[in-house]
Amino acid sequence: MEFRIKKAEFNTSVGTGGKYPEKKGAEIAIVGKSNVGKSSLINSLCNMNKLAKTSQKPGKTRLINFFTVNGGFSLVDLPGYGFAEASKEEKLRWGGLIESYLGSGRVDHIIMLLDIRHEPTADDRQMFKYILYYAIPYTLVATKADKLAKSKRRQAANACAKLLGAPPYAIAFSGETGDGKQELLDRIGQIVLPPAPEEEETAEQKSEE
Ligand SMILES: Nc1nc2c(ncn2[C@@H]2O[C@H](COP(=O)(O)OP(=O)(O)O)[C@@H](O)[C@H]2O)c(=O)[nH]1
Ligand SMILES: [Mg+2]
Repeated sequence: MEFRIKKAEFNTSVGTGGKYPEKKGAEIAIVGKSNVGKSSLINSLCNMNKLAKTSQKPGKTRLINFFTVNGGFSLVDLPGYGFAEASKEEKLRWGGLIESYLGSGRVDHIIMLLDIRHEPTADDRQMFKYILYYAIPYTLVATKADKLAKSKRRQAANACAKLLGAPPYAIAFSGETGDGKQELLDRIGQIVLPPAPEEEETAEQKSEE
């Protein structure tokens, strides 16, 4: 069955030194450089235009925003990194905020976004190093797939992953066309849904024999 998001609501925002909300279900963090399409991706997955604030001006999200989805798990919109116009102090503050969250032990999965048209930046590589260092399971997504011809999307997405130093696969995604949306939803379903009851029964029956 295809996984669907039926309900999504804003939970809370957390800044430097703030307290994270009580952890309920699985927590999936969305990371990526400023303007790559993190908030748009959340809105697209949730079928809501204005759940997460999007902006043409990079560097707008300065807080960690928690969204509760299907009443059970969380999608977490992180501040973007690599925002050139930010002051040094701001960069340090946001970096600290992101790192302490990723190192908190709360994060069950990271969805890392890369722009399908560009090579990963030094900041992207640094982020990927953190993901490997903290050993958090991850999924790579190449955003703005609609900016490339259909025939080029899959290969360009995979090239992004390869250039990052990851196994060469990324989901080609577009909030505009819906490319990759169901694939990413199904991936999220695998993360948040308990295993099917039939499988558990079979395992039990086997152990009884
Ligand atoms: N063409 C296209 N533009 C997108 C897509 N996703 C985001 N954008 C645009 O990119 C800009 C930044 O998006 P936003 O979601 O705010 O990025 P964030 O800073 O990573 O949260 C906005 O102008 C969006 O409309 C996409 O899939 N296709
Ligand atoms: Mg955003």
